[in-house]
Amino acid sequence: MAEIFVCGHRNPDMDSICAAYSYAFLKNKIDPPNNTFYPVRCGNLNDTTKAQFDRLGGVTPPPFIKDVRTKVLSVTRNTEAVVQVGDPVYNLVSFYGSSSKSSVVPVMEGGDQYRGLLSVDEVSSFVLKENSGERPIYHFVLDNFPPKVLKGSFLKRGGKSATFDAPIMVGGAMRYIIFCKHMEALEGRPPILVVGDREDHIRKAIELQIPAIVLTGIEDHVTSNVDWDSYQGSVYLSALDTAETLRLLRLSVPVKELMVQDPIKLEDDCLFDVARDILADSEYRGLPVFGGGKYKGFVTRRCFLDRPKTKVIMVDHNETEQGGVSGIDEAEVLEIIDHHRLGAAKTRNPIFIYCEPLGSTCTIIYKLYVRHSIEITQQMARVLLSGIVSDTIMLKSPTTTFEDYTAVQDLLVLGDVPDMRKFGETMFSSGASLAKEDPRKMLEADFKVYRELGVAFGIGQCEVTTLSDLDEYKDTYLSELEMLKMAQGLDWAMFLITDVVRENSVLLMTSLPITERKLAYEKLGGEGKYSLPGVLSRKKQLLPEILRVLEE
Ligand SMILES: [Mn+2]
Repeated sequence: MAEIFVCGHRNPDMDSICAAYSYAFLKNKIDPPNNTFYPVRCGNLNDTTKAQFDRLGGVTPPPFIKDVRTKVLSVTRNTEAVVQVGDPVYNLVSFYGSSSKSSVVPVMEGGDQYRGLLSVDEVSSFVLKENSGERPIYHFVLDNFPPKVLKGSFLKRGGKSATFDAPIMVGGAMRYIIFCKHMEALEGRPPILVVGDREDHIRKAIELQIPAIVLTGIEDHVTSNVDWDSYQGSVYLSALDTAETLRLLRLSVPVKELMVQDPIKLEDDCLFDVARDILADSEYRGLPVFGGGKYKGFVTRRCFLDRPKTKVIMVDHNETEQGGVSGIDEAEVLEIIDHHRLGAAKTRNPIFIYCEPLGSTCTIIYKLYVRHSIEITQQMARVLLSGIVSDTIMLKSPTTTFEDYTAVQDLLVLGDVPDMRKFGETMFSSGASLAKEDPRKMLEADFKVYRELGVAFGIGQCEVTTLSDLDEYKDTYLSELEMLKMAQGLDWAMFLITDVVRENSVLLMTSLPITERKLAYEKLGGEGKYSLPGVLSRKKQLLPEILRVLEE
């Protein structure tokens, strides 16, 4: 099952957000059920869009994503096979002995609390440790003996602790007198005794009150006649011979004993490449992955053989370099639905592209709903309407086409909206007030950078419902525009303030004398301010004029 993001451009405007929302919904209806489409945005919602979604009620604007680069989560494994901290090492050895596809197994406590990862390496070092140097001390848990690890049953469970640390002593193979010497030598660390049904040896063990005795080769009952009541330890009857009993006894040790302190954890949003390097530089076969403090699974080296690509559908933009969500060049673009000039990057595979020079991407999406005969609910009609009314500035922008016009007529009916103008003015009026907001934030909210004819320039745009308060803020915005120009390394920066009610604009700009003089616009008193009557569209009206003066 594939997860596919539907994403508009950076500094998302109403059309971009509404297009992502409505197209993801449409794709979930028409695509085979094994794909899921998620509308997302790669920038902050502007005030108008936020207010409009609140007003529509019951529609959640697409959530924010930082980038679409591959994260470790997309290769994280989560296996059914886990062991619990108290489980015997026997379980772990069986796990690796079976046709396990994983070189690590997660260790849990109390069912699902992550405690660590164990790999064959830890089992090896356990075996190595017990075969080197001194007589090893094991941590025994009596409850781990039966029935899975060591076949048999308890003759008695002593009052002493059910868990203890002890070396292993084997009796019966040496002369009794030597046995006693060996037993007494271990006084400081009483052993667990593994012995056949031998009365003398058992009696000695009782005398020394060692923690446990394991009797081997017991078929039905014990014949030794000793005073079991005086013994406070536990007695286990093993049906197996001494060699097998010894082997399995060692495997009854809980896996907790093998665990190394595991200080490295990966966060689930860690980049694929970064996670791969951390693992490669570590001494571990696998590392756990956590998200929000919760265990999500683990990764091993094998997880990093292939890098899965994030799948993205681009709406309301098609250029990956400018305007795309961060990391789009690493992603796989599956479709492009747009109404801007074509500047799409090369793709590896053939993809679905639907671009038309209409006033709004939402108009194209409306046509796709019709083409696929998917019902447009009242709410969806209002979402699409918001995108079209916003991008075409209530159908007044010169970018408006006949198709935008007819789409709006249909959507007004479907959305049960009686008056397009009222719908639009309400929408635009909730835009931020330029006088009250942080100028930098407003300039950057919808700022597009162009590099044409050797000049790097940026044009921001903001829709307002009145220009009457222009004098209050124009000087602040002009000086902030100068700073933005420097910060972004541009030659020229402009800000188009569009009065959507009176259908005209004011352009603020930083100085670029050679070109500035050739502009067809009238100066509006003072430097850097121009009046642009009838101008509503950055794309279709302002940009061509800017390109014209640059060309001259
Ligand atoms: Mn658009």
